[in-house]
Amino acid sequence: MKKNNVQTQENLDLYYEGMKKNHLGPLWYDLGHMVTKEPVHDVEPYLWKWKTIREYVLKAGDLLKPGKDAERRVVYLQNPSLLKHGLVGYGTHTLYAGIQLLLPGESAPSHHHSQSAIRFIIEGSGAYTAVNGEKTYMERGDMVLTPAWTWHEHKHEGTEPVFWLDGLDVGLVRTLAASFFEPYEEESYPMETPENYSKMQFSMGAFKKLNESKQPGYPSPIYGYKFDRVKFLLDQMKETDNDPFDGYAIEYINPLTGGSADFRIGTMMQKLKPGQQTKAHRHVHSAIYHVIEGNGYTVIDGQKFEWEKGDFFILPPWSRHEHVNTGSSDVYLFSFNDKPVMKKLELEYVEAYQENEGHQIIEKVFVPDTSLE
Ligand code: GTQ
Repeated sequence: MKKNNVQTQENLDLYYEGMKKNHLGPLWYDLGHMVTKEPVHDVEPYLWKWKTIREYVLKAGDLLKPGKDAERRVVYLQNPSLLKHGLVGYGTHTLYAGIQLLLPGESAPSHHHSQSAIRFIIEGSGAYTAVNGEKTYMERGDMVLTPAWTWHEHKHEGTEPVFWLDGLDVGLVRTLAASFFEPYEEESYPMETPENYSKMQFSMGAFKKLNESKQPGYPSPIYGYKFDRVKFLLDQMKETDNDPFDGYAIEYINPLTGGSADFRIGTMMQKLKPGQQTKAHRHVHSAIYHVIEGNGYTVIDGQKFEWEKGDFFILPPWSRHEHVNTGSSDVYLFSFNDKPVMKKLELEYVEAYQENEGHQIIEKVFVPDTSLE
């Protein structure tokens, strides 16, 4: 037997050293780091106050013009836990949120990209988003799709500033190394489709021209999802429709598939009645939440995040969470998520919190990160 084949410490050290120099690794050491027992991630929950965001977005209104100084006038939410890893523009590891402002008369030029985007209108009316040459006018509470690789532009014909949330799957597309971007050759894509065409086709009945290529699949034939319809549906829901973990909840769908409105970004509206408290659960998908109406808090992995109208917060993957309405009126929470992707990849998994009748013990109250001040 050759001496260097004997399991001595010296031989083992030499072996690992040589292996490393040849860019090889011993799985018997590292398997547990690769194939972890549960999801491992760097996403911490965070919360932003609407008052602060609005101030900075409005200031950008004085400082720069879309189409001239900026492709889009947007202030994005930067999760501090991900900036530590050099991830710029990340809310969660997969999702990005930005707040866009258009002032009366302004427009943002046509472009397309492989990221999917959803809009949620926060304040104002009279602006439209045009998708492949079809205008959808936007009012507070509406959700608008600009599916991946569709040409889109925004224009404001109203009289007051309009603010909306942009939700994109930036982190996901970055991880998959699949980002493409291209500006349209002109400021505006030809407006060849009548205004609100898809709405007319799908709002009272559902129709298509004989030769029209609207087929089940991608993208959704509808671009604009109205807040009053979501509210109507939520108001029709009975106690038996109340989900113990999500309250009264509605998902936005593509009527041609019955699946998520956007192929990759899931969208949901939740209503909580005064005093209502959900039970805690966790799931593989992550989400970014926006408070439309009401007051309350969410407990995420034992940490309490108090919120009010306009605030945004991060729900990391695989984090226990429960929501509470502490006010005297209904709470409306809009959120977007990466659930459709997790489901398509057979990665989605949900687990209810069993202890303490499904409620977490609050161990910590969220305070903003001031390490950069
Ligand atoms: O409005 O097309 O916040 O392309 C980020 C990227 C908005 C947009 C964002 C975008 C847009």
